[in-house]
Amino acid sequence: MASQLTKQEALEALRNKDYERFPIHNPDIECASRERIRAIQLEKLIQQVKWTYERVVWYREKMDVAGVAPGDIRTLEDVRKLPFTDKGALRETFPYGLFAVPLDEVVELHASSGTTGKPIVVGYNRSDMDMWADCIMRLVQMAGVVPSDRAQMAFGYGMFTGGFGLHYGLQKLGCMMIPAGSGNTERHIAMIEDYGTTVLIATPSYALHVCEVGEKLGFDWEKSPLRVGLFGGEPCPPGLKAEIESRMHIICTDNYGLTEVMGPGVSGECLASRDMQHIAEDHFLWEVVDPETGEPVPDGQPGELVLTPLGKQAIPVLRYRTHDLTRVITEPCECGRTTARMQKVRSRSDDMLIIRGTNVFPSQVEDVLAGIEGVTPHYRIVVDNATGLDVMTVEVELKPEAMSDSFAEMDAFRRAIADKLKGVLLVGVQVKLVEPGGIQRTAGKAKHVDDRRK
Ligand code: DLL
Repeated sequence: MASQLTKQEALEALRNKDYERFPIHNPDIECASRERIRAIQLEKLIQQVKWTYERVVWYREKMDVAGVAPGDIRTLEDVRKLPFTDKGALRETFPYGLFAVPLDEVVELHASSGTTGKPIVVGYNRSDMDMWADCIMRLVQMAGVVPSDRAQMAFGYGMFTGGFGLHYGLQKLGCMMIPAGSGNTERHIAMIEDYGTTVLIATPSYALHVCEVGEKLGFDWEKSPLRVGLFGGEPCPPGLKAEIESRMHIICTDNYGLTEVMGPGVSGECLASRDMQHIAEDHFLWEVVDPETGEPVPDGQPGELVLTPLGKQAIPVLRYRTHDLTRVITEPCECGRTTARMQKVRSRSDDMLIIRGTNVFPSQVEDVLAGIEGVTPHYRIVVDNATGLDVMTVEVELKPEAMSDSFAEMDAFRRAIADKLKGVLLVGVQVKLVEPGGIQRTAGKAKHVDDRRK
């Protein structure tokens, strides 16, 4: 039985690709035929559109203007007849304008702050909370989490969906929840030791920080009970995950979601396809569109993910433009699941920087830095145009072993990094070397870009 797997056995099973030792939460759905999944989606989509149209004035007006009625939705492709929803819709209707149930029925509120204006507020009724927990139970089991695990939360327990969302699902599975919350890294490490924590839930950048602080304190990660890292909330480049896995001797998976459609739980990484995440397709209808035109891209091609939650009652958004760039494939996975898989999100259509006319994605910088010995995954991009010309500076944090007393050596290293970046970004950038620990760590999502031009 999987629940009896020790840390060593679980790592061994993973090395041997012995995925059967890790149970699938809901095989009836997660391993269903594509036809069955599509049939479930269609039935739920028809209901969802009707539910939304009848209960939310904002949607009724938008659909009337677009000339589409609930009865026009007869196939999954008909979803394209519906207008898109974006963040603006949730801001415009703040706080309760998109709610489809009486507020008395709402049992929880969450919000995402965003950079400008009012927050985005979302609500859940009891049925939504059950759906949410179901999604979380699936994704944590994709990482090999079992009811006997002890799960320590390093996400914040505030309006952010990450903390409570994962908490409820893990607890429903039967795990012992250790609600440590965000911050206080040394306390986290002490709690892992004292309480025998086996699962850590964190952003990947914070997990790396926990790892580093533990190493500094002389904590032996290999001997620690910790077995699984559940990451999410921000992009997790493959190099970063591999580094954490080897330094902390744990298995890590990366989970995706967003406040507007629910929070964490939209998709989760399984142990077999480590670069992709299975979408909870009976709960979310996905589309991938060209971010410029909004038109569907050919199957399997990259574009912007658009999501329609199916069966979500309190806030039933239709065709939400996530701005997250990915591609989706529907081939069955080695883990036994048949649900579609999305490539892990590395960038968003709105995080592209234009530097002197050249498009630059932070993920490109990440990839270059990941290929350079002696630098940590912590970095920062600062963009300025004080002189009228865009200047992009990449602050690169060095590992202790890359530090040298020789100015010439350090300067040569700096120039070599700048050359590598220029080769990929096709625009010249400044590089500033930062001493180990010099890039600020955060307990939440890492902020990699400081664009001072705005
Ligand atoms: O970050 C929900 C979440 C919490 C997911 C914890 C997983 C774990 P928001 O704060 O609304 O919600 O931010 C959503 O964060 O559109 C993506 O751009 C990004 N994002 C979230 N998870 C991932 C991930 C939560 N695993 C926005 N990989 C999304 C890449 C992610 N980007």
